[in-house]
Amino acid sequence: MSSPAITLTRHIMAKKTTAIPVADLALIMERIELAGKRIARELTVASLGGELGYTGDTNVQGEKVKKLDQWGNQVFLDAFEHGYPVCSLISEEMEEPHHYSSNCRENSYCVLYDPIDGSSNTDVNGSLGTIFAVRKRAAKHGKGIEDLLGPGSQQVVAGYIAYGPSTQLVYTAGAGVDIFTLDRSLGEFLLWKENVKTPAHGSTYAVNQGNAGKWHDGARKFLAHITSRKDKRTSYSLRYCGAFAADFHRLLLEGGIYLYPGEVSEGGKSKGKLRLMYETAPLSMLAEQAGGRGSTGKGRILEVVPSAIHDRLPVYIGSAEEVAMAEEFKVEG
Ligand code: AFP
Repeated sequence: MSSPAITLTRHIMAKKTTAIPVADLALIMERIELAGKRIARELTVASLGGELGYTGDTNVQGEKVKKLDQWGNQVFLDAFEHGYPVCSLISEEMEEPHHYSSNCRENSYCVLYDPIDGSSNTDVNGSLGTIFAVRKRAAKHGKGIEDLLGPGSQQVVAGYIAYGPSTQLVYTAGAGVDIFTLDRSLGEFLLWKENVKTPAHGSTYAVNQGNAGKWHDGARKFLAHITSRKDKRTSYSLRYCGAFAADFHRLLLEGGIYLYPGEVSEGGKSKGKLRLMYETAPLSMLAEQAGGRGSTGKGRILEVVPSAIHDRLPVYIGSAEEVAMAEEFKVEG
């Protein structure tokens, strides 16, 4: 088996039109890459080192914290301690942003991340991911984070690492989507595919169907339609593994749709589960760069302005045709 042996850094350095200077991009991605390698290594032996199960704490989301969530968060904190030009971190696992004042310069950035996405899979050797995004900080930002509460269209980098039979890093810096596979013997992410395009439609859907009773009618009708088996376009197969990055990875490559509809409360208001700033906005940037779409069911996710760093919302993401079809069904009313 042969591989072109183009490392992530070398590939970045050859890029011509990125959303931030290539030198900044290379510095930031080198840190993310390091965090990904540490996590990938730990996941392979976590069961032997007593790293599975819960810490006993509850996070800001009200969810029980897994030991690997906490450890993965620390991996990012360590990676960016000497991570100029990144001066702030926002994580699913931290109530407040973390600042490195010594890294603050004229041009600095914030990395937003979910260190271990799909943590319900940790104890069963299931698929996991790390999701990340990068936003540019305002020139004269202070300790506050008001400058970061803009729509996802302000992201300059977005990506994820999928930990499966192999570890793959997928990212965009506004110039297409590239995928790298970790060669463990070399300790390097090597280019696998560049400028990946998602098919306009696919044949699978990903959803936690057990929640259907809590959805808006439109979401249930949409699902009934794509599984009604009248023809090829209504005969979708279900593929769901419970880790957003891993479920998205299939759609990015093969097309189809991932949906996590909102739960409708008594007042008729719909509340999503997935987080905007470090889950759905990053993957929506990737989807759009690959020719697909990310929607709340009513409109483009990348236009949603967060009110706080841990905001949640409904999500419909994947191939352009399926996402448009979901919107036509008025899945969120
Ligand atoms: P975390 O593991 O980071 O908390 O995220 C899990 C997640 O938000 C997303 O990865 C999954 O797609 C989704 O939750 C799975 O949720 P269900 O268990 O409700 O299907």
